[in-house]
Amino acid sequence: MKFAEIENWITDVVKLTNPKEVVWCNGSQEEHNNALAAMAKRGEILPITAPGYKNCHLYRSHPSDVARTEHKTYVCTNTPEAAGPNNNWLDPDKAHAKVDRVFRNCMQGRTMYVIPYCMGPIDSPHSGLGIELTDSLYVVANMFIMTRIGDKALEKIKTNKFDVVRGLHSTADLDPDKRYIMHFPEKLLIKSIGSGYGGNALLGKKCHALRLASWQAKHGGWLAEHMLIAGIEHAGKTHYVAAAFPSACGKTNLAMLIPPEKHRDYKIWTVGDDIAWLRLGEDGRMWAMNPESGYFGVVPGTNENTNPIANDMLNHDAIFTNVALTSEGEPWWEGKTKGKPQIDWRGDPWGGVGTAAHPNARFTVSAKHCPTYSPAAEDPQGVPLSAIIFGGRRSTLNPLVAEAFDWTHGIFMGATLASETTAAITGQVGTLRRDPMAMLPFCGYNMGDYWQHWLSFQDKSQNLPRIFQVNWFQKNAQGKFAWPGFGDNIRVLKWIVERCENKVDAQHTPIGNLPNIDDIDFDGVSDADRDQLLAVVKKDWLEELDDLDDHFGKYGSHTPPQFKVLQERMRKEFTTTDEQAG
Ligand code: OXD
Ligand code: MN
Repeated sequence: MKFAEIENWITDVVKLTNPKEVVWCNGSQEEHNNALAAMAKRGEILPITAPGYKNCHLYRSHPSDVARTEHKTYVCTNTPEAAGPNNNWLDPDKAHAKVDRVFRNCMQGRTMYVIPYCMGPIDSPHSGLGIELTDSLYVVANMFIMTRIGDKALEKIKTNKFDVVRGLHSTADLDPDKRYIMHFPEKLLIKSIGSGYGGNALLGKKCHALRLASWQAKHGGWLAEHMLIAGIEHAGKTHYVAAAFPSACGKTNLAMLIPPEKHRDYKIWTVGDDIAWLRLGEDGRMWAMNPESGYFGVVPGTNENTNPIANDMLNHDAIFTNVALTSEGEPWWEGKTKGKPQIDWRGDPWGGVGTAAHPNARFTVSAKHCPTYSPAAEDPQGVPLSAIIFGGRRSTLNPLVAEAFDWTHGIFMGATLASETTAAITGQVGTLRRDPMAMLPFCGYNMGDYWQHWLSFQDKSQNLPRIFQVNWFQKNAQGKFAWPGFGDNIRVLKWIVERCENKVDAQHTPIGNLPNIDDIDFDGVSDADRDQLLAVVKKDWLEELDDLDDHFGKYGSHTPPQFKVLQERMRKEFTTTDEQAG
């Protein structure tokens, strides 16, 4: 895109929104410090003054604006079919008219910041460029941490050689009824108004790096995925994996895993915790790049046991959103092992009802502060993947780990992913929803076409990563988690690596290859829990296969026919196995 077109767009936005001034962000540390200081002065952010914290701040968002608002998020493609049933669709002209009414004069008396940014290392040929216009300093401060903003990105944009995603954002008056998160993939344009919450407002993240990037990826032959990227080092060799889990299922914890004492011969390197852009390399391997430069992590539940790495990063240069405070002014959240809340996330005295921190409270910290941050994360080519992992939060059905028979079956596993919902989105918590590849809220086009796109890689390479499905969240008869999770997930990663190195066998079952009991360390897990973790319960799976008819049926002729073939094969195998057993 030509820079002149971007300048024209900015002029039009200024006419529409009427800010008192326009400020271009250069991306310097000084600018970031000034942004925080200006917000602190206006009372919009609270410096954490408790001993032991350096340059940390607390931001309280409006109580009605604490999560992504999927029902107000739209993909405005030229036809509804292109957006698919997985997206809310609006005709682009009607969408512009609707949202521009709210944008009119919304920045009166405010400053409009122009944030040029780069998703991915500046010198990577695979990075994505964008410009966000916003009236929120909180957005400026978070974008500084989460992406590479400022002069270097602008220089690249000014070469006129690259596509540029344009994003317009305003908090306006935070009215939930006038809140819209709109995407115009054909124009690489985002318009977001009425929310200051991360996923709705930091446009580089979900709106650009997933919804629009997935569209760009479909047309450019690559993939933009809701995945962490981690290196697993053992015996002098590092295998990289990319893993998709629905929001708030522990991607950040897994990306920063510290193995327990017994498994310290393994080390995890953090490449990314939320988004991965995947491309086939010339060697036929799939290479993964983290387009972000920071973490916008869910903070409740974080402590020295669940995620010691994140826990240690939270005492300097962190922005907290919607956490509680102790009487000493220390940030506090459910799951924190020290201190007691005195002020809740709204800023009111803590009354003991509900949670003191918001369940979707967040921390924003730079990736560079992460002690396990992999130097390879800055590699312009990304890292080569040995495995792709799909994981859902299911209290029953899915075994601890299963390996796909082949690429097509792996895509099927990803496409059937389901999870009990969490607090990262507005709506009911705890109901089961299908979340294919953990991309349901983030795929910027028809999910059926997206599956086809995934499948298309099969013909392009003989050297694709292996695919696995995991489930850390099975509950036993006592309602307790059957698997210890967190750092102990290394035991499963170890099996995955050993499979990639062809060091261990697996048992064939109708739903995938499962570990032999002796090949996974079940130390500390009861025999009953272990058996449950590796069980494939025929009755439950037959129900699941029926349920998948509805799920795949929603996407009509866009659903790859290969999925039906797999369903039938599994049904048949379950029946034959039974006959053999009988
Ligand atoms: C996130 C999310 O914020 O997935 O990463 O909701
Ligand atoms: Mn996410």
